[in-house]
Amino acid sequence: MLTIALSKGRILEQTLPLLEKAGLSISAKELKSRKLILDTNLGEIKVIILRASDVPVFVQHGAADIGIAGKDVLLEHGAVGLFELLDLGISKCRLMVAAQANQDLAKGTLRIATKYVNSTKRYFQSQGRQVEVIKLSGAMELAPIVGLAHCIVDLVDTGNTLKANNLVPLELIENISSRLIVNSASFNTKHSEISDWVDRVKDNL
Ligand code: PRT
Ligand code: MG
Repeated sequence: MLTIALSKGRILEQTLPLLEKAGLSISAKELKSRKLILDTNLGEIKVIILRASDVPVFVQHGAADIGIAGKDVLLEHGAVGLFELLDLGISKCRLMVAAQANQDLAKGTLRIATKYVNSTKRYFQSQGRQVEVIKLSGAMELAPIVGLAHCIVDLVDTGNTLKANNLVPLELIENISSRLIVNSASFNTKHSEISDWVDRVKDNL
């Protein structure tokens, strides 16, 4: 028996076709139901659909053997107790520092609004820059406009969200895509089952 944890939302839309190509499908009826544990066409595989940031937590603790999550979420989580086996190349974006065009980020202690507190601290610490991080769960773009922060750290894809709020991308912290992860203990105890599966996904990317 294998349990796979998927991130709901935009990653899910791009993950389902990859799983289909690897021979795993979930019926529309099952996806539409309110069940938290979904059956698949393969009796030995169950799927759970979680909030993106909960995927590494379930996999870390072995509540799911395999997971699919954004690199942004994995960097923030720290990836303890899990291995990253595949870059799926989906849901690509960039984790960036952004601010208003006239903002000088060079002097003093920077106040940064983000949902990526750990990644932000790590990045600025590695550069020896003093920062104060304010944790938000959404609408980061608002922070510089209302004077809550000098800049933000957030995901950027087309750049339209930044542009709409008169912000400009300034520094690239990390290129992001979704990754297939496994619980490190499961990878030992269910090695052949898991690697058969991962190979099937990999061969169909
Ligand atoms: O809402 P909730 O907290 O439950 O979940 P979520 O918002 O984290 O889920 P969802 O469905 O938005 O998926 C998030 C995951 O998708 C992230 O963890 C990334 O790995 C991946 N991803 C890829 C993105 C983007 N691209 C992206 N552009 N997640 C979010 N965005 C947002 C970004 O935060 C900003 O608000 O889109 C906006 C920027 O997009 P552009 O195109 O305007 O630049
Ligand atoms: Mg979202």
